[in-house]
Amino acid sequence: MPDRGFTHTQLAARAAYLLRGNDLGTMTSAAPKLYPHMWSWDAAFVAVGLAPLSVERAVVELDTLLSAQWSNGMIPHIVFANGVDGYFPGPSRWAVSELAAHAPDGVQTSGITQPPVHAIAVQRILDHGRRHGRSTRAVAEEFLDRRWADLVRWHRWLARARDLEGNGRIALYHGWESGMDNSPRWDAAYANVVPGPIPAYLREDLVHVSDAGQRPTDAEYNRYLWLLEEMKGVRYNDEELTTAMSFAVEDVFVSAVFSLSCEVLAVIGEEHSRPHADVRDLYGWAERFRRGVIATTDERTGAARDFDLRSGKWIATETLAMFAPLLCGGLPRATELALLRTFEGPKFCGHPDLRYAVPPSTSPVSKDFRSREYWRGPVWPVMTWLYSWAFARRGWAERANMLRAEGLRQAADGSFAEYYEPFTGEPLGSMQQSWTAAAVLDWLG
Ligand code: 9WN
Repeated sequence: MPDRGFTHTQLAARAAYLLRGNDLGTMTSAAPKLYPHMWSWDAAFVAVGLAPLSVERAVVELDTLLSAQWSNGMIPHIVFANGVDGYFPGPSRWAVSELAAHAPDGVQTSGITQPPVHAIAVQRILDHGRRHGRSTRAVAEEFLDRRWADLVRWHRWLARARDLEGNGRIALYHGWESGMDNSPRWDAAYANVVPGPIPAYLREDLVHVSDAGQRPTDAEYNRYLWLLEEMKGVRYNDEELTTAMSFAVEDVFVSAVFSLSCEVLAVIGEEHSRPHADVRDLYGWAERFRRGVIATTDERTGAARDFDLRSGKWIATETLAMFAPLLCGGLPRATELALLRTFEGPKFCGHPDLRYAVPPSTSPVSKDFRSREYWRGPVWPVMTWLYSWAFARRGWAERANMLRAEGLRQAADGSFAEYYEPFTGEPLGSMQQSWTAAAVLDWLG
């Protein structure tokens, strides 16, 4: 039972109600006001939350996302809802329909990507399909038949277009692609981005989040917007982006997520008799990216690092990304235990002042820590969910259950906030965030 607020039954009902409220028909907005469109990794987590409610509706969510896939295989980070304004940068600022050769027809998207967590959603859809009657199971399996090639194309694009060195690490050209936009992980790389002339703009996010201190700064936004201009300058061409962008990093967290997603998809492929060549490629990428992640780690602590491709320097931060190897595996046992101890110890979940024993986005003992600032400190429930899911998959049931229990205690305030202040438990950012509700639904499903 939660220590305050809603009971589990009430919480599940409210989470389901929230997703229904954010449902725009064939897509769920990431949040009602701040994010009135579909975001790629949000959509995957939302599908995880929808699956126990309705496999059919979860399938629709992924179908909508995949219908916006670019012809080169990229899943764009935003699929814009038709006729909905209220988010900047919107379709006209991205201008992908005019500029990008691979952009889809009939749907408006952004021009960058986001972490590849979608295979997890596919797995949950198939799991829930199995638990229901024959017709629901058929819906899930028919979805897999219909979208298998698209899912493999998505993974193939990441492995080819974004693993520039063939070293098993995904390159990103915008902090937004990491999903952890203003994390201290990117401070050094952004410091080298010098904005040129940017067309005038108005930040819509600050209309919806009253305390600007919970959002990225204007200086950060100028850089975010300048990177768009750089991409537009090369018409979002994969080849040209490799040299045109003043921001280029290898993201160890995304690489670990990719490795694990490749493995999840490979297992699904085997179970559902998908083409051998696809399954072989997926296992191959899972292994290549696992090695890529492990190659970044500290021999003693197991902590993983990002890499700045422009300055040629490693980026070591005390953030969620240092735990990337716990997601995909591959560390020697003793090092893995050391990294788990850091995760559970006073630098992260075991910090004595935390309200709940869940991982903050940045360690409270780091000099970069800011308790209320977006990805610089607050707890993001969806990240607690991801680590709990991954720990369960790694066979660490007790650890997974602990994160689940603490995540649910935090969520019991019923705000379904985007992120929380780690010491006070104050909900921050957007309220009624879809992926927070989805995490709760999966935990209680
Ligand atoms: C930019 C939708 C998205 C999440 C990201 C989170 C935030 C957008 C923003 O919201 O990013 O993509 O405008 O701040 O950082 O992880 O997918 O929830």
